[in-house]
Amino acid sequence: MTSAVLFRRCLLGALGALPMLAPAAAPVRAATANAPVAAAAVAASGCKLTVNHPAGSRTAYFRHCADTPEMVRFSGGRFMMGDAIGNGREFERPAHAVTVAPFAIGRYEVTRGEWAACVAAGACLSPSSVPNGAEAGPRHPVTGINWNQARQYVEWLAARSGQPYRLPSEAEWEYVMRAGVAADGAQTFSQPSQYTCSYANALDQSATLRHPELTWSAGCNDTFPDTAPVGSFPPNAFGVSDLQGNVWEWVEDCWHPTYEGAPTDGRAWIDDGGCRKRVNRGGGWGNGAGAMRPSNRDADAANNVSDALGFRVALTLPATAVKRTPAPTATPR
Ligand SMILES: [Ca+2]
Repeated sequence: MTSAVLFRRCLLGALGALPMLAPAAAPVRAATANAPVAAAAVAASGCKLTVNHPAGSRTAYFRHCADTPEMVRFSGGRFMMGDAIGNGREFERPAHAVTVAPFAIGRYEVTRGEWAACVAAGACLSPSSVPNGAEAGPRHPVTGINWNQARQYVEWLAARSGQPYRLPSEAEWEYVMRAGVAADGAQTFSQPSQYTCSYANALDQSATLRHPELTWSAGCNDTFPDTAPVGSFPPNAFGVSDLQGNVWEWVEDCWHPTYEGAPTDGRAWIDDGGCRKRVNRGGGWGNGAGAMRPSNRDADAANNVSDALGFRVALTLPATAVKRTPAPTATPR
């Protein structure tokens, strides 16, 4: 375990004591069935666009190649980003309205199996840090990859598919995480402990048995002492899984200590001259429920690795290719 990993677990696990709110009304649906996304470009790469619409699901997923991540598309929308109710920390404020353009995001965190395809192609290196590697299989989220390596993966993905894959912006990530819910802690987690174990892979009782140095466990058992295979917990209202818990997720943005001056158009907030740190979001298997609030955020140097830090991919969609759907408008209360 690196000191950075221990710090991450300690710093963010302590957030579990933050006050939480009662669940709000169910968010509205924004994810829709797939539409053809530059199908000619996909065919030219040797891949084939496929759609997966699970029985009983309101969300359809698509992928461009057999070994690339499943995606969920969004028509874009306006929401309130950040801590609007005062239960977060200074760097989660001020809350501000953001309008995101059409985009797609990974249904799951990038898995070890998906990463292996990039390694086999010679475009990525093997992960350097894997929690309990004996248990980690191809459906577990990849960890032990730094921000620069995550960028290498999406660049390979773009070349392989012929599509504009990239990392999500922090605003896009939070838009999907909130799924139309304005208030922190209102989604289905950060509630009594058993609720946490039903909806996210957090630091639970099974984890503290394996990692007794981590003492901020939720008072329940989610049965996953380290990472869990992606999709082991219910998706959110947008059909996207594991945004809270399992692993922290790199996004494109530079770290900023507040949202003063943040973009309002959903793009990543990048500094001239480069970033000292890159943002990551969502909490991981070593954190309590409070770390998984939708507005919570953290950052690491771009060359840092952790066994609790991975990512998911995003895809730019042309506005003309997206069927407009009702988009949630989140407002602070
Ligand atoms: Ca767990």
